[in-house]
Amino acid sequence: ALERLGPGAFVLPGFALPFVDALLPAIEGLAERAPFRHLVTPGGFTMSVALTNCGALGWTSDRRGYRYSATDPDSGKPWPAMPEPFTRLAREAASTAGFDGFAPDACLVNRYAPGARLSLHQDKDEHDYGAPIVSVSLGMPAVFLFGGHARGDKTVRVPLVHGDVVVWGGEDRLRYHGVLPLKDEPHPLLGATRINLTFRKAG
Ligand code: MD5
Ligand code: FE
Repeated sequence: ALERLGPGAFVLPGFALPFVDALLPAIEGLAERAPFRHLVTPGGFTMSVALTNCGALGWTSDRRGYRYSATDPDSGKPWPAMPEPFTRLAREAASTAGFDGFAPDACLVNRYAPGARLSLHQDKDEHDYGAPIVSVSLGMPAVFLFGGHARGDKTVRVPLVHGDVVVWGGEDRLRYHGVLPLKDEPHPLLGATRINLTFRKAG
């Protein structure tokens, strides 16, 4: 199944479910080598979402700004390699939504606890806006906010559950978006946690 959110944005309900058994241990392995952390934004706020990365490039933030880095600023070491099932899932999901040949070099792993949220923003730290973004939801449900090209445009609410994948490309790639504060609705596999994998071509 494929639900169209916009000209280049598609929800693939449950697309990641066959991958979950491979994804969860891989996420645990990553978190041992590059622990989840709460980053500070250039404005001085500590993010409620905790994050880590895998792949050649990882997204980070501090008081100086947002950037992609080849190394984990906490350890000085390269980010863990992107596990093979991650790459395969991202590629197959992109292709299903009409974006063939997606080769992500960055996977941001966001971890939400109850109350954590992501305020409205655009993803514009990447070099190539021609590549899509693939986003995988695991664990607790979330309500995704899908806006327009200006911050003040009206938003639609998109409920996302465990196993859902969303692909954003083309003219939807730069739309404002966010995640409402998570409710405490524990998930059988992940407990009171939501994990989001966001695959990008950043470099
Ligand atoms: C999340 N993460 O659920 C979301 C999923 C982030 C972030 O937003 O930046 O870490 S990615 C959703 C997304 C990506 C690119 C474009 C659009 C949405 N969009 O046009 O709505 O943790
Ligand atoms: Fe985003």
